[in-house]
Amino acid sequence: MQAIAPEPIELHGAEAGLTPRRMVGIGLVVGLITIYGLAMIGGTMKAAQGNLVHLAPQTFYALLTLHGAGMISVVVLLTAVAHWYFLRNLLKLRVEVLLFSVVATVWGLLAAGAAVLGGGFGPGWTFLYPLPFIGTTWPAWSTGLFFIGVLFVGIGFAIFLLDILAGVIREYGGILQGLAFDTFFPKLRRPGKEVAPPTVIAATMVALDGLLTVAAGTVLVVALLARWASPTFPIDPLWIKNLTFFFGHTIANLTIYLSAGVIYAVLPAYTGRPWNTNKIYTLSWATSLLFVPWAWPHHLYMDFVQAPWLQLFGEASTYIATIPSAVVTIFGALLLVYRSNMRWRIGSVFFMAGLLGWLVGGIAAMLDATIPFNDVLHNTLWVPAHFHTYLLGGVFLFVIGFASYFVGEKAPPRAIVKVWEWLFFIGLVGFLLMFYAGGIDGVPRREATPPTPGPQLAAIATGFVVILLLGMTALLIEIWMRARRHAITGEGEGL
Ligand code: HEM
Ligand SMILES: [Cu+2]
Repeated sequence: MQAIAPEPIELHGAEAGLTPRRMVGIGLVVGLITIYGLAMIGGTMKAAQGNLVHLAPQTFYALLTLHGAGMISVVVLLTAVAHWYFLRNLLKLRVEVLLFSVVATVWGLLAAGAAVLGGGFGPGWTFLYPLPFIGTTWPAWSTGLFFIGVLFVGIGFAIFLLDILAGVIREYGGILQGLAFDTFFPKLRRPGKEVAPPTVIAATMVALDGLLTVAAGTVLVVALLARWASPTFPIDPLWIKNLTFFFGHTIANLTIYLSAGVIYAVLPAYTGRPWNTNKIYTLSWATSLLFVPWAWPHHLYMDFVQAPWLQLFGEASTYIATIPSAVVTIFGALLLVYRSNMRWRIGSVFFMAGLLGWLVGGIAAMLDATIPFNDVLHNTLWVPAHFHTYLLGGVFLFVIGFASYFVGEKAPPRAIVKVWEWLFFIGLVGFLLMFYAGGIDGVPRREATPPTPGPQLAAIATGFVVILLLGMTALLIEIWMRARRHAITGEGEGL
């Protein structure tokens, strides 16, 4: 006899359990809620620098650490999840592996969050040795817990990257094919297989450089944990500073390359044109693969003990790593959009605006990585100016764009959405301009109480942050409501 109780009605997604869509949806919700909280913390820091609210200095530095480490981890998570969404069919990836990766990352975030909020750990997100250990205002347990958290974030990312690398080798026959070297050497190509699309090239590059980065990060954190457990553990300051920035620079940088993989997959949906691989892509991405791991020395120009050849090599590598893949992606996107009857939705608006943020932030970054400029810009607000331009004004826009694409946007958005977009972008640009103004004026970064004109600029910036957060809140609610509606109508994804 069949049970008489009615079958529960599945409204969307016929398969039960953890479908890829559901997993990506969970990743998006977890990540975006976290970003939301961290953005509020960012606004609070600005308000404190502008003397609009009071924060004890220890609290400011703890929040700064949480905001920085949390944001970097969560944009890695979000861009990885978004990229995975397009790679899953191409590379036959399994949803359970992504679940493991997300769970490890979330555990790491929770541990680091507890270390900061519970213990007050606050040496800045790069936790540069010996700051975590000397003259601390926080208990030793919070130092250890924070590093364990970082380790978990690294494990989560490594699981994701290994899975991708295995998928590339399985589906395309090897790493060279994943990088599309068969455009030069057709013999390499598997019979019956197409050349790897740009999104797979990006994935292969990120997997290789990402694993190198996680390996370095693991050595770094294990050394710091050893020093934490035994204060006599010897650590060479120059060695660990190089390792710290190898890890910190590269992990933040890779979120852009993950985003490029998403752009290659999403923009064709809005323009109705394919984005194909050619020899120029192969060469550009191979160049980035080789040179991204060599850009970190631009963080050590002030260290006179660093070998001079490394300084120059770091400067050259910064250009060589950045320019080719940025140019082919931005140029390729413009060609794709030009006269294409692009459908303007939240997704496409945010993707195109994000490319602009990538370009402007990239140029500002290269300026700072140029030795004569670095002499005056080093550790001023120019630094958060440039990286907020391409992380907040680039990578985060791609994430919002992807979220909007993911929940489906066949119909044009309601008219009011334009207002939310304007609020968001006006707030964003104003906030960034105040950072740049501070940098040009030589206001130091990472100051709870910066010298003039720091507080004045921060007070104005706080106003822009409020506008930005208003726009962002409305847009996220809009996307959420659309997700609910489409879950009922069964409509979803893309256009
Ligand atoms: C509304 C959004 C945001 C606001 C209001 C905000 C605000 C701030 C402020 C005030 C600082 C301190 C700058 C200083 O004086 O040195 C900061 C630092 C930082 N922010 Fe943001 N931010 C936002 C979004 C983001 C995003 C999306 C990311 C990355 C994806 C990010 C990553 C960082 C990092 C890495 C630091 C440096 C932390 C450190 O120095 O240790 N922020 N942010
Ligand atoms: Cu860097």
